[in-house]
Amino acid sequence: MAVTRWIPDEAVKILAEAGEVRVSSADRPLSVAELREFTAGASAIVGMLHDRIDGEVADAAGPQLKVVANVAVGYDNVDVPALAERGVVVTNTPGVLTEATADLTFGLILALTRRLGEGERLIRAREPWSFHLGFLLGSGLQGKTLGVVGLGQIGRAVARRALAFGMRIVYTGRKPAPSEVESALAAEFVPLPELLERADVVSLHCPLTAATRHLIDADALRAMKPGAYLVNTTRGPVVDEAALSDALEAGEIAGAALDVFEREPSVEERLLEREDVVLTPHLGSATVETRTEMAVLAARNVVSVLAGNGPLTEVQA
Ligand code: 8YV
Repeated sequence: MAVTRWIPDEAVKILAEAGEVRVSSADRPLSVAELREFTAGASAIVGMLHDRIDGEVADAAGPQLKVVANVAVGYDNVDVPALAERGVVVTNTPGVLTEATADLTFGLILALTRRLGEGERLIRAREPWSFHLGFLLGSGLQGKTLGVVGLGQIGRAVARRALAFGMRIVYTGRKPAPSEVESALAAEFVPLPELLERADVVSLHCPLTAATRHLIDADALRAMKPGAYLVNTTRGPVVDEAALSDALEAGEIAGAALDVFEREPSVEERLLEREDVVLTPHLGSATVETRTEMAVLAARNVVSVLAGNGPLTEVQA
């Protein structure tokens, strides 16, 4: 079993009960060549978002490879059809990171609309400041509209938080959510153009696919209200970062918060300069509890597949 980067001990112990485990000691993503070399001969690969796991990696690993367990709910880094062709099962970690990711999303919404990053930077820069009634005014959430793009588990968890903050929910996706979900959230299904026109905060929770790459492009940004905010905690390439910088420069939207980036870990230079942008380094699921649960679920998937009992949370090709 080959684990491409550090995972919590709890998960290593589970894997070790099923056989020999090697964990990459490099404190960085493995290069394509290193990944192939490191996984050669493995029956299972435990990988994560920076590992591009495709048919060639599987071929280099060899015919004994049975399972690729991605420690993430997103699996755009894995070529699932190519692995299915080779009889390799792919698993992800849905469910266990829903609340942590929704918490981070709401933290970003608050940081953005209440200008917390700007305030923090100002104090740390030892700038003189004093309270006055017009100082660093943000935008309230009460009575505003949250537009959720992708009302899956994470989108729903964000919508629940938004309801508690007195927001209205509109959402879009490939199809409407079940009616009980809609009514619990008082959520209205609308096409994307209408969501962009109506939402005060647009929050992205769709997976990255060919259909969602650059879903938020120059036209989409132009369709948003000038006072609206964009939040991305899914995958960077869902947003065209250059178009986002242009839109912010042109005053087409009020601000953006990004936890994920188009060319991670690089960030569009112009965004780094802006006060109306909040940036965090892919922290959606970054709590001790959640990362442990994710790794443990990945390990359990591996053990279950290798024991012939099938995967627990399989990704369908
Ligand atoms: C992971 C994520 O931490 O689950 C996902 O899809 O983006 C994060 O929760 C990250 O992908 C590391 O593998």
